[in-house]
Amino acid sequence: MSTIWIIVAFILGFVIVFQIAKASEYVAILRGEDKTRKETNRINAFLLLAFLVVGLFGVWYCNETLKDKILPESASDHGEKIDTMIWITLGITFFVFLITQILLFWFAYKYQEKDDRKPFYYPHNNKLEVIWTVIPAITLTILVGFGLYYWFQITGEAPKDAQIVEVTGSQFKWEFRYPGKDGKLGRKYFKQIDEVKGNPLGQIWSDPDNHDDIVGSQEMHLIVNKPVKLIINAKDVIHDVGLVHFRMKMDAVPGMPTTMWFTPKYTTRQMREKYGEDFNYEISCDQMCGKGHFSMRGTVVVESAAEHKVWLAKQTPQYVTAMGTTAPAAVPAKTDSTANGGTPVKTSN
Ligand SMILES: [Cu+2]
Repeated sequence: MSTIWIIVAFILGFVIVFQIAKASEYVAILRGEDKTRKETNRINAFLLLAFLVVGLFGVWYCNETLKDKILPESASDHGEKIDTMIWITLGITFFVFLITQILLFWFAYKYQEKDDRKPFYYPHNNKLEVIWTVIPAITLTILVGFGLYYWFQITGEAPKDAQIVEVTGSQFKWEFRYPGKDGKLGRKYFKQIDEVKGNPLGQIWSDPDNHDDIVGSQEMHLIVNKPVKLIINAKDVIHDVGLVHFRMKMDAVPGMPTTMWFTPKYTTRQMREKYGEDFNYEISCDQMCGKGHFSMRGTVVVESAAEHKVWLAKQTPQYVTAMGTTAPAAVPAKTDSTANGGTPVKTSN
């Protein structure tokens, strides 16, 4: 029913606009086209100027109203560089925006049709063309250059002492794996994935490196001031690790581990002291990945090394959970990837 009303309203609107256009055409003929055009031009010129003033006020007003709604300061070292880049880009584009908009609307007002003025025909100027092509080209090249430089840092080799966390996205949750005392993540193979048997990530139990690996869900624990390297995977479709407070973001692609590293600067507690008790570092999925995409929101806890140690000590290795035993090393693993006729895939780290 509502569809019919929408169509009726649409047709009515069209008829009204058509009638107004027709009526003003008749008025123009009656009053003399020349005079009407000049009058319309004057009104339009004034309206354009008014639009400039109202528009610029709107830009200022939006900034004033929304400025404390943007993200807090960057909580990672790489994030600071990203922020600097954003501010430089915003600065340059805002300057260009101001100049071009003011000139555009002011000229439309200033050079409106007048009886004592003749238009000046000025079709082409090579020098001008070169200037307004070369300056933006150089500026953009510099901006893109900095972007690439930081990108290679973020995705490049992490420091040797970096904490390692494996992040796996699936519809619709995040899972995290930490190497145990050995500092090494065990190998895994996707055919070993079996939630019921306590193997959500497909760890190969015959690999001893797996026996102390900790697996957790929806909450990632990081150490403050210690570089962390994320090894990112996905189980089903493409997800995207979004860490806005650290200004980090990386696609999670099935079958192709991606990496990035950064150093968290403040603990969750420090951020809560600054931004209120309900502050939480967030890990979101930044890639539309299905119906439950919105629910992939998880938490990142940044803590001191001592706190992290205490937390880690409380965790049970996934191997122990899966085997239902308390002595992981004593139980020789029966499951092997080759039993499934597959080739084990080594996790890059
Ligand atoms: Cu997702």
